[in-house]
Amino acid sequence: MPTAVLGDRACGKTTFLALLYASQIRYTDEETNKEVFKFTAEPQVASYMGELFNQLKIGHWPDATMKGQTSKTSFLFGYKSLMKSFAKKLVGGKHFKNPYNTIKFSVYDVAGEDIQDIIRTPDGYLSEEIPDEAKDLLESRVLVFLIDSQKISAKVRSKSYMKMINYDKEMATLISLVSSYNAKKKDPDERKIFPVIVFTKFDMVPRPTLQAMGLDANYPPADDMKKRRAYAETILKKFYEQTLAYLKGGMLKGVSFDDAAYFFSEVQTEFNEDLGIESPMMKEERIDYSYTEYEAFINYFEKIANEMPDEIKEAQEFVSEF
Ligand SMILES: Nc1nc2c(ncn2[C@@H]2O[C@H](COP(=O)(O)OP(=O)(O)O)[C@@H](O)[C@H]2O)c(=O)[nH]1
Ligand SMILES: [Mg+2]
Repeated sequence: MPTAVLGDRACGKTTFLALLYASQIRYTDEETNKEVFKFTAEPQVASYMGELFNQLKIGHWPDATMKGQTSKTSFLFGYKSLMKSFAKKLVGGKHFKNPYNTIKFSVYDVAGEDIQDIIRTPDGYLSEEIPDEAKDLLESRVLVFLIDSQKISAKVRSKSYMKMINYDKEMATLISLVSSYNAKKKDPDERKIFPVIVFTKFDMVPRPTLQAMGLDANYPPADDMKKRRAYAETILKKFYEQTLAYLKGGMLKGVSFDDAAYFFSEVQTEFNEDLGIESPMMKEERIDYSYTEYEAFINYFEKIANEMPDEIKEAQEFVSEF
């Protein structure tokens, strides 16, 4: 099932990818997950993500200028399906090539200009045609929006406030675009979209900003999605209100956005004398980051992989585009 990871420039995409990759490795190694979860990537991507992983391992931020990043970074998650495993045993391997439900992630760098390019012709007119490059993105069933928490700001005329409200507008435009594009589909299942919102760099939100909203410095745990949703939506309502409204409004076009799932990514940092910057903090030879959030993220996709109609899943199975 196609999944798009979307984020503005410098919102922490590469770091998110590196942490997700590190978490996949750790998750795969845990006894209870060994048979249930697998991941893979094409060699170019494996090599790129491997390099990001190694940089984290020595306590460095992933290098933004690193060579070898494919224009589209894609990788696959697979979750063992009890139903498919059973069917495979029953009817043999022919119809069920592999007993895994898969999620195919593609990462898109989307700044405001890119969204404007999709909806406008080069002369600036509103365009009727969707460019082919954008179709892939619009075909995604899961949309993972990365929100840079560093930009969350209550200072109305500050630079980060302007960037934040602009990103809100761009995300809302993108959601509207996804709704319009998918509204044309006949099968209601294909009009179902799962939004996921990840707050990146959450360690950088000033505590007084949270306090002013009546929020605790610690977000509620992932197993209490209800409380967590209330917590996250308090932030969105204040700072990303257009995005939240468009997620809820998709149903007017017959496109149902599932209730968004929310995750928080944070890396503890310390001052690095050699580099003269705040670098990731190490703890027991690993960088200190919100692993349980990434674990919950991986678990959440198991639920989505099982919910999607089979045609969509099968079409995506171990197909790569490089
Ligand atoms: N404190 C903190 N800083 C972060 C975190 N994630 C990213 N950063 C900082 O943001 C910079 C840009 O992140 P990067 O992942 O390269 O952003 P990208 O341009 O969207 O790929 C990094 O070099 C770090 O300095 C985080 O979780 N906590
Ligand atoms: Mg990057």
